[in-house]
Amino acid sequence: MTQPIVYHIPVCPFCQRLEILLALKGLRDAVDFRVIDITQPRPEWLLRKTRGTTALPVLETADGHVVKESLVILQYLEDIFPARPVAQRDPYRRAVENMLVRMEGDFSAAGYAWVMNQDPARRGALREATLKQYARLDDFLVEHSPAGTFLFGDFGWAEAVFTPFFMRFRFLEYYEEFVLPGDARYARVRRWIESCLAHPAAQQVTTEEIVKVYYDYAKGAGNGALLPGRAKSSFTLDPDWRKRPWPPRDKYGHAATDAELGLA
Ligand SMILES: N[C@@H](CCC(=O)N[C@@H](CS)C(=O)NCC(=O)O)C(=O)O
Repeated sequence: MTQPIVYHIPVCPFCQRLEILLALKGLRDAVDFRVIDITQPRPEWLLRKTRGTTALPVLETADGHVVKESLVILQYLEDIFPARPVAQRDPYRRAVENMLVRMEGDFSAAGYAWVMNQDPARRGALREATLKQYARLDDFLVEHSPAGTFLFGDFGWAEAVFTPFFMRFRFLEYYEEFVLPGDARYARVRRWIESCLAHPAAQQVTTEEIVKVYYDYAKGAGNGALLPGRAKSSFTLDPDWRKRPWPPRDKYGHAATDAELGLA
């Protein structure tokens, strides 16, 4: 084996982080990405490598060791491919970057809780909780990078961590009609998000793919789980998302069938 292998799910935000980091380094082909179908039980050979855990991405080093957790894998790739560093070198700047990275968990949890919600009465509260997370990010950026676009001069480590989630949150636009309000409270974070989403190193997935693949999340079923009455998850690799119609936007109404989703 001559290069590291990453076992991944192409639409997974944690996996996309790795692709973004490698794209920033100009090294996308230095890692062998192998696709795993999340709608099927994990193959035995993979479970042997992971000692039973199922979450992806998983990296296998060139000499056969296994590394788990996207942020740990990100640091490993940064360390083995040091020529074009993405992480900040200055200790204080790295600390600032890491403080921002630590805010990602609450941010994504709020958006995922909202997209998976099935009770229309909770929509307002979930919207408020999500907006609170945007406001926290705005406040952080105003403190540490008031005039800039990215946290520091260029798209970097924190951007590689967050951008996959900014992209996934297009499911909130589609299924929950969420638009970040135009007021000054969110101006700094909006500038950040728009620049992150437009960056050439972060174009591995599209809104169309996210909206189609995450339909089952919008109906309350995550991680390739099967909804009642359905034979296929919207996370399936076959048929390919490009061949399917756009799903119905009204997630609180009718539950689309496999046929309506182009999965039959
Ligand atoms: N903390 C993990 C989270 C990874 C994760 O949740 N991956 C999802 C796909 S987006 C997954 O593999 N879910 C299926 C499972 O956990 O079995 C990381 O950062 O790598």
